Amino acid sequence: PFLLKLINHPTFLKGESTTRLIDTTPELFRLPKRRDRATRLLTFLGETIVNGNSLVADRPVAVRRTPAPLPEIDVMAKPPRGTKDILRESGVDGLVRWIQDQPGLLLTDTTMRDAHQSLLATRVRTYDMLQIAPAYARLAPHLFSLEMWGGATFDTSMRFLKESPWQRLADLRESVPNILTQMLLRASNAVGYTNYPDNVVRLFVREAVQAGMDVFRVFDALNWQDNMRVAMEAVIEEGGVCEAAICYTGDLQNPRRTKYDLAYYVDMAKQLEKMGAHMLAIKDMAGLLKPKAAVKLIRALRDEVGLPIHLHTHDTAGIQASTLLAAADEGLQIADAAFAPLSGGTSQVNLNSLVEALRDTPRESDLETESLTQLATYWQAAREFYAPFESSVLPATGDLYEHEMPGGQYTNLFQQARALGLADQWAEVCKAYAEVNELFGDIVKVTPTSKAVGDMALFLVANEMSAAEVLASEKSLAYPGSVLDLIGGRMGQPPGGFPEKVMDKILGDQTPLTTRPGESMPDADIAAARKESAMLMGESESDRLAVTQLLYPKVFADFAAHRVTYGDVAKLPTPNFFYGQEPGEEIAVDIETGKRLIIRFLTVGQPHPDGTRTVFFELNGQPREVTVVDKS
Ligand code: 3PY
Ligand code: ZN
Repeated sequence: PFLLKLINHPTFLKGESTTRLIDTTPELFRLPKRRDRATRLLTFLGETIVNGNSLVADRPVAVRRTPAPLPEIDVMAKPPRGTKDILRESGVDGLVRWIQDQPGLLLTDTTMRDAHQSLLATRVRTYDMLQIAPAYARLAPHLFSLEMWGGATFDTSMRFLKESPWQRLADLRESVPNILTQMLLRASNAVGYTNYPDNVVRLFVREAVQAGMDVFRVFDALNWQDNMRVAMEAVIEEGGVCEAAICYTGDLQNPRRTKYDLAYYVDMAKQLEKMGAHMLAIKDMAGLLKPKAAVKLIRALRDEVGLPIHLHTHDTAGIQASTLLAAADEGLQIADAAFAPLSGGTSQVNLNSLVEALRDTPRESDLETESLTQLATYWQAAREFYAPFESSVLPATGDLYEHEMPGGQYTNLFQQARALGLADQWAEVCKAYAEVNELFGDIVKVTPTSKAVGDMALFLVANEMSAAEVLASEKSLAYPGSVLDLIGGRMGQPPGGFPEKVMDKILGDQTPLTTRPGESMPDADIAAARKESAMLMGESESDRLAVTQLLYPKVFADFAAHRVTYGDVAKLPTPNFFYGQEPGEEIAVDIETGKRLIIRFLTVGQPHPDGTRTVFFELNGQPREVTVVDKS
């Protein structure tokens, strides 16, 4: 087959010299893959049919198997002009001017990132995003951006869904060429849970821009500007749009909460402007910004800072639409919202109804009702695929303003509490969360600092301890690793530092870091990571694989092993990915443009003496079988 491949290669056919072929086309000289793509996918389906997918084991079953209905659109028609065209034609400065000139409130749709991160444990697959993507381009060209990457999605797409986050970005970019892409970047924590060396952060940003990312919302989980600089500079240098975020915490309306007052936020915004931010985000990750506080904040920021403002909030308390409307009245330029079926609760405000609330007002957007309804109809059906990941709705009471838990953490921490047998003590966990925040000096709580506060709260409730007892305790306790990281300064510094007494108690003899963690971290060895990651994936070397491995070594290695064994499972429809196929069911799988596999599952044979079973398929009309181990 090698010779055949060689003589059919375009370079060869054109009669050009082959002496340098090994240099120009190394892919021809790699060892052939052990198994072809079809066999690998059939193996995955066979194993899922026989053993199930561990991802959905012991979870509620999704009954929907039929595809979610797609709006009728002409996919051959060129999508109308959108914000990406403005960026392409006028550059970042032109885009910023354009934003400032818009009379209507612009909207970012978070459905493909924060909404499912907050409601469905970040499990929505690329497949379901790509189905609807061409319709976005044609039905909602007036969206400001699509938040569809970053935050927890980078990790979970590989860890759980066994798909490449990079492919998701590149494919969505291609399918929606006219709307800006947007991501959440945790500054020096990149898309992880701890600070990374500066060269890893820079490389990640460069690769993200090259893969199609436009707008980077950069935040630091302690609002420490020093720790945002490397990421912000990288975004600016690589030609991305730098949307620097202020994380909102506390309560501007409450005269007793003075640590995070208006001057604090305005000062931070000015700093971010000086550091080169193109836009400003107010990141209200816990949905704490009340309408009157929003008016105060937006008014002050509009007066004192020249940058467009983008407001992000979570509707955990159920009243955040009023905050967005109040902010819109103050001249807010952009708001985050999610399509109706994935909105509300710990997710974002309802995009469909927000647009209508502003209809026939000076802040009316150009988005059309019927087109938005069609997109929402799709998401309503698509959500049914994810029934295994639905969580019970936790009603937020007034205590939300006490514990200040981020929307993305709320349901997650409840699941963790349940796993520890503490579900019935949820109210105590929330209370402990608030106490831990006080103990740590009243800090910004968002990934990853929120995880440390949550881990500590669970630790206290599980050990029947109060936060005050931590300070009184004479014993040295085995605190969670995230807490040691936070108090040890490895996530950065909060305003005023951590309380001395807490550092003494929790760290014992360990000396805390008080400088920027990236300053003392040696650069990562990118050349070595390029080699190793390529070997693990069985692909040629690239910075993209290297940075993925540097960010998540173990997750990447597991993902690579899965890819080598089973191929690109992102190409499978969601019901088949979770549940395999039913006897007689036929599916079409596009493994690349123009290359379609028609897979019909026939039956499973009786167990063989060695514990394996044969699974019978028809592949493009031809009988095919795979042998899998029956784990039952
Ligand atoms: C993330 O960092 O993933 C968040 O969504 C924080 O709000
Ligand atoms: Zn959020």
